[in-house]
Amino acid sequence: MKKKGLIVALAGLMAFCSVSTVGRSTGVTAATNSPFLTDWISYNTEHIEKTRSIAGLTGDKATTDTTQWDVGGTDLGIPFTYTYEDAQGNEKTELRFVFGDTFTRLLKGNWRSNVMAISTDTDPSDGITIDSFVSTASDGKATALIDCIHQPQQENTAIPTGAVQVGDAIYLYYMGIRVWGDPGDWWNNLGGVYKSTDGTHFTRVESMYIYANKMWSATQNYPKLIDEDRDGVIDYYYVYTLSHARASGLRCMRASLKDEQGNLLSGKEQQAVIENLDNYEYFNGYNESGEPTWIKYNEYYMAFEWNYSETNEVISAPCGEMSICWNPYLGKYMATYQQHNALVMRLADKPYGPFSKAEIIVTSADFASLYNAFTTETMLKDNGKTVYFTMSQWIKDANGRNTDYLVRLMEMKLK
Ligand SMILES: [Ca+2]
Ligand SMILES: [Ca+2]
Repeated sequence: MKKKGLIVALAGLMAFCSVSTVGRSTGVTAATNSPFLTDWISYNTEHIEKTRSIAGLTGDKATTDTTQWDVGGTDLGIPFTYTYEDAQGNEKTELRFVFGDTFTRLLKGNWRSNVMAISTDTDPSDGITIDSFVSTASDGKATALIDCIHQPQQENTAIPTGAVQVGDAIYLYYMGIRVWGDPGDWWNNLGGVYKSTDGTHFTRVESMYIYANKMWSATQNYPKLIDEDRDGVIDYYYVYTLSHARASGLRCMRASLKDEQGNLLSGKEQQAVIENLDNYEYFNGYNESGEPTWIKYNEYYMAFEWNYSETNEVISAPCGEMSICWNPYLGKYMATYQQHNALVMRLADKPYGPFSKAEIIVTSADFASLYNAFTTETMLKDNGKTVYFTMSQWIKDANGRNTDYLVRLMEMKLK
């Protein structure tokens, strides 16, 4: 697998050289030759100047042809940064992408509920090259990180909802889907977490599981390390939660990663904190003085069963496949997600809000059957003025046949 990554890297380098040697004008890059490059799209909102698709991230026409790892049709592409020491003691940093239901081609062949790509490409402006996929197979083909029996009404699929590195471990969150409903709708059994300390093998963390219940099911969870007072040191581990497909509001809980003296815990101590749900507190709206209030996970969970309230939502429904990060250019937390037929951006001073009004990024009139706008701090360029994000499309023709199922790399310019 490592050899294959090297060959891809070399192929990428050679492609770059050949472009230079034929003397094409500057600005001709892989992205401008991509069949996925579109014109700029603008809704002229307060903070967004324009947005376009620049390249494919998955499939045979992507910046790197992912069919070599048996990743033809897939979706999502949730990015996170993974840093580790290699066998020689050198620090390595990768941008990894987690994908959802994955097939050989479109939605057929070798169904895996989740796979993970590895990239060392730090310049998204000409597309993102992929070095390899996480694999436990001898042929290096992408293998599932979390297995699934693929039985409707039992465990139909196990779709990733977020991933983060804490200490030396990757925590991979997923929703266990019991059965699919109408388009954009589904029912979950649980929100679960798998952990890896070698970047390849993932094992279940039972203490972090949240099971579905009648009123509210915190089963679509997205983790994020947050430096809440912006002093350069992480303060909290946030878990953002959606409860029902794309039709629910967003809530959040957090656990402090500091000791009583205000010092950041070690990686192992942080892992112990986040693996115990008793350490979390839920955002519970504002008090009469306008201060945020928080209540313990268990209290919130019980209270919620008897007294359903939308006042403690961070973003009101409908919120689909949310992504959040600090944008230094805006000086705000930037949430991007699907709202009805549009991908939107909302801003806030604090990670729990209150969030500004939604600004349209692109709509399904621009890209049919679009969903998700996932990004992370390392995909922001020009200090955050340029935002790269992943966007999925699952397109069917008039006869219900699948015609496209892929992830694009998008470029958004802020004002
Ligand atoms: Ca690149
Ligand atoms: Ca801090």
